[in-house]
Amino acid sequence: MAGPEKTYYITTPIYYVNDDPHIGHAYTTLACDVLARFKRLDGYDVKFLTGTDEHGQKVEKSALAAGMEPKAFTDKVSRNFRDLDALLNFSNDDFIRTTEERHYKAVQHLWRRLVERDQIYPGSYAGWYAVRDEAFYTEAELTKGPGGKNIAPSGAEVEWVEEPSYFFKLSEWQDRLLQFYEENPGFILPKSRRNEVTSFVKGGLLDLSVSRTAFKWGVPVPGGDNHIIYVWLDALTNYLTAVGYPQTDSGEYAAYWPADLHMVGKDILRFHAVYWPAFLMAAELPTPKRVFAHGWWTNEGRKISKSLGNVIKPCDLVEKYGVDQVRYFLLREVPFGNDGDFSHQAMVNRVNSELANDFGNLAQRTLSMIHKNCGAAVPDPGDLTEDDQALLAGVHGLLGALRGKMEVQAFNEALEAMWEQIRAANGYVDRQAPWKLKNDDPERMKTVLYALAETIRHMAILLQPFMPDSCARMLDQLGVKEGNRAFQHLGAGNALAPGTVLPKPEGVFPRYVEDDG
Ligand code: ME8
Repeated sequence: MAGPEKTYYITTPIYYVNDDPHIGHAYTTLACDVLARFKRLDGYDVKFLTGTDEHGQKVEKSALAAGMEPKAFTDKVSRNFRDLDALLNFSNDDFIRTTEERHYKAVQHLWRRLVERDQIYPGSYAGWYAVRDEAFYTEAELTKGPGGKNIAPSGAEVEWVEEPSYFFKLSEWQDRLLQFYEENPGFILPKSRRNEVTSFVKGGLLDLSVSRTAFKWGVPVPGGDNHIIYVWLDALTNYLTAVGYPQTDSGEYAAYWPADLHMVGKDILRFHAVYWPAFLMAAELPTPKRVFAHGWWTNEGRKISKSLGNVIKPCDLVEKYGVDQVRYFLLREVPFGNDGDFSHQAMVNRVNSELANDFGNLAQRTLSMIHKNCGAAVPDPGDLTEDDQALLAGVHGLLGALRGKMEVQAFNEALEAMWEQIRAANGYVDRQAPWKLKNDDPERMKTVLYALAETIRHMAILLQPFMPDSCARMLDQLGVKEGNRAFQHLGAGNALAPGTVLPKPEGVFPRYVEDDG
């Protein structure tokens, strides 16, 4: 039987295991999780990939510092990233580690393919290298830091490296890349980042050193001579490994490649938007459809760093505010693509005013009135007034608007569009005052409560990608069966059935109360 036609393949960066996961890693994976969930609910066959980048000098150094063998060290830290997925309710379909057998096979195959196409040649490298970024820099890119140290644009210290190395003929791909960006204006988002990449490429591309000999922790270059493959060529290939490459004629590669979206932070855009498509073009493999480079989080206005001691641990946030509250905040607070600042006050404001007051109260008021005044069952509506119809028309039109926003990763705009409807529903409650209708016109009260319950059903279905647990609880309280929660069940055709008995309502979005103890 043929599978669903619409597929969606989305990836996070694979994270270095030199450090424990923090809010930045959680952010990128969260954005992917929300898109993956959205697409699944919208009928797509989704593959959502995340994982860990375990080779290279940086990881080797961290292992050494921890007094461990690299493999034992990476086993340990990689587990922390898996735990992060569970903590934040991420729905990834796969978790790749670059130390896996399947990955070695893929990377070495891609290497051979590049050699066969005359894209790799031996030479020797003499130049600057930043271990922190695992990246090479030209003299012109460097500035002087404290103590006369040479500093890369990322702020990382560089060191002088001289060693035998294989090179990839990146310089040959400059024109093809520029043409590719021109023909695919949606390849790099946001737009401002596209300009940045284009001017970098226009500035001229040098051939890229793609093997190292100074240390051993990596995938060996096929054919030996003690080289290991450059960690970025190794790491980027994970996106192919996970869909079964080198097998290309069937299976997951055939279904999912090229990837629909590589989500990355702005720090690693160059690797994804320049080197990666060049490697793929050179290997005659299709290029991904989009790279989205999001912005950077700071903490109460300051750069997040271990040395400043202000690392925000996802587990602390979840414990304090709740998992869905954290998920909501991170994507609501900042236009996706811009830098963002985390502050306790901003978090509390969002949780209390938007989740507890706007949405939580709407649901709680409606469901409590139904429970008390309609025999705890979905009421039977009478004829709809213009006001009722306007409310329902608003929510019926939402999916179309949301699809457009999610297609360009505008999460905050998607949430804003939903909150407009929630606020409209709260305005409707105030106007209709169902608590007064209870005595004056009980039939009209039922119609109003029905229109509100239908509105909440729509909102809870549409908000599932952002806040899966809370929305599931809300849908339970509305008596919506699990099989009826996909986007195809929105709309009047699947409206709540009058007479359905509902459980006793319970608040889903508590207010955050400062603990002064
Ligand atoms: O670069 N704000 O891994 P990495 C927002 N292994 N996002 C942040 C962040 C912050 N303060 N800090 C980190 C690597 N991130 C390579 C990737 S992919 C083939 C190889 C997120 O562990 C953001 O997504 O340094 C950034 O791009 C990524 O973590 C870097 O993770």
